[in-house]
Amino acid sequence: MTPRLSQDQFAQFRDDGYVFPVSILDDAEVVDLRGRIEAFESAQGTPVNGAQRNKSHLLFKWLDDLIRDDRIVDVMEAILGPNILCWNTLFWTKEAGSEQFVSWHQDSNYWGLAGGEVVTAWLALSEASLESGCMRVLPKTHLGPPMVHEDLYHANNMLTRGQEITRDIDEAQAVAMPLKPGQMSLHNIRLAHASGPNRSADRRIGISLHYMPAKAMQSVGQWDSAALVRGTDVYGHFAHTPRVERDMDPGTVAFHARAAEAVRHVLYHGAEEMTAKL
Ligand SMILES: O=C(O)CCC(=O)C(=O)O
Repeated sequence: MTPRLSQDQFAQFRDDGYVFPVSILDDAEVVDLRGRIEAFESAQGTPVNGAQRNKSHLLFKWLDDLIRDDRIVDVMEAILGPNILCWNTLFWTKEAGSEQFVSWHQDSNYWGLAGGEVVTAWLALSEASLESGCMRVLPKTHLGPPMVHEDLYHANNMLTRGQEITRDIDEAQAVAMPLKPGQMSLHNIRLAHASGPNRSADRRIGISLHYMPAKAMQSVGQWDSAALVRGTDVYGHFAHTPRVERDMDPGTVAFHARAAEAVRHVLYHGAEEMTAKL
């Protein structure tokens, strides 16, 4: 097997907290997956939204397959070891010309996960360029202390409570992570990242897949779930999400409702209000 990341790229991920681009899907696969998403959206009359954005691998068989795809999980195994859980999957769609943005933040402040590294794979299903609002990162912030966030609840902020690092952001140090459709970036749960509005004529569609070793724990929620995507789980800290046989299967839709609600409570832990963003 040819490793998708070189030794230098693994070292960059370790030292800087991010790496990109990593080619995963070919053009035909991207067309197929985007087509599936957009057919679903046409049928329901709205973009994937609210709770559908979260734990979405319990709604769509193609996404439950994707989180287990060897091309992604092999990379995760090299970083996280042999026993791997996928905690969450999250849609990040910015419509063409949309003012939606993501403020500077560190995910580690909000996900309640402890006891093991967590790595986000952010997979582009359309062009993620500076124009369309690709992610930007602040290298090495994953190595420092947690940064101070404030909940600002800006309407166009895609984050649940509009959480924002309001101090010590040096924009001059920011690195943009443009991706072609089918490519992914990786970032560490503690890395500060953000993204701007979509000034392009196409939707910017991305899905983030969050991986961690089986020993990781949920320190905020009472009950949480994750998919066992490789190896074994001797810890049992997370309920394993069932395999999805077909899109919107009533059994896994019911599991999704519980699982998405549990994550929602984790993400809004300590917040003054809960919005409809997730
Ligand atoms: O999609 C974006 O622009 C931001 C995504 C993000 O914050 C994340 O994947 O952690």
